[in-house]
Amino acid sequence: MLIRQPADLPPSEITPERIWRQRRHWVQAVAAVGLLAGTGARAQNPTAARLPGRPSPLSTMEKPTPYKLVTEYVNFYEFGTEKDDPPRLAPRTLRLRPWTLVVDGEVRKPRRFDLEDLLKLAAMEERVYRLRCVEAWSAVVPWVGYPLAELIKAVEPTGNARYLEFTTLADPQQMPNLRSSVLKWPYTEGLRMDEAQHPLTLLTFGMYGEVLPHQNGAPVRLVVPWKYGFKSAKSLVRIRFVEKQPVNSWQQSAPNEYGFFSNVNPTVDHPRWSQATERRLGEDGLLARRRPTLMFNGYGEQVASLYAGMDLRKFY
Ligand SMILES: Nc1nc2c(c(=O)[nH]1)N[C@H]1C(S)=C(S)[C@@H](COP(=O)(O)O)O[C@H]1N2
Ligand SMILES: [Mo]
Repeated sequence: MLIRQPADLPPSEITPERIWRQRRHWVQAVAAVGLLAGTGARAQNPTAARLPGRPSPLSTMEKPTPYKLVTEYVNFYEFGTEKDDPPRLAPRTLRLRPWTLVVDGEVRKPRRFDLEDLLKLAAMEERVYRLRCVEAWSAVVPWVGYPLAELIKAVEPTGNARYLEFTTLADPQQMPNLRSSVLKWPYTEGLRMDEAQHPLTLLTFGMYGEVLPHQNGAPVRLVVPWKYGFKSAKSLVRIRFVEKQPVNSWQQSAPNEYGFFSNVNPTVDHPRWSQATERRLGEDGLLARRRPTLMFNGYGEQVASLYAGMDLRKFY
């Protein structure tokens, strides 16, 4: 049964039993993969379960954006199109247990994963990836997860698998904005196989040393840091391996504005705005300048070879 909580109930008022159960669940999973050693960061949200890990060498040295900004200025259209709709609404209605991620299509070992299976799938300890993310605004977020490549290996794609199609939860009982037609639901996204297998493409379960807040795509989402934010699909329920290039939700809603690749590219403008600069969350004071946006969001050294020979103005 879905227990609704009043809008203005502070986290400290949520029934201790519920917190206890939630925490126990995750701690068991986390302990099972040996991640509890070496924690140290202070809790951002006292009710959230810890999900620590060692830093990946792919992490940037840039200062993380304050937790509060990253969790309160959010896009998750299933809960509304205002930045503060998801943080207000998702924690009240989005149910995280039980959760199933179906992985199927062109694979030899299709599988239904529950969250604990997913957490245990990759044995690596380096799970913290401090990465830049960019949209019209930008942020630096210490994500907790592991490369999607680990899951891809586990299901053994066939020779016909050329793309992955990601589908996210669409349940009108949990997501108030599904009654609007701002996008076609469920929200879908796509990656080419080599993009999906890149070590910077993450299956993500947490941030700032804790499980993902509901509004940031709990319990499991993608992070693809060299692409615009919308490629990083939240609250994943299905990954299908396919032969043909999938059409994602944004392409479907505005084909002249959004392409398949959506690589961060300051030289290609969105038809309605320039993409040459970005505003870093937390730097919006009177004197703060917009930053120049970097090709591939600064990850060119790692990812540019994926697009060798492609005209990125045509394949935007
Ligand atoms: N399911 C789903 N995933 C989604 C979205 C969405 O509306 N629904 N919005 C996307 C967009 S437009 C952005 S910018 C990022 C924002 O993620 P963040 O707020 O956690 O940084 O999530 C992406 N993933
Ligand atoms: Mo976005």
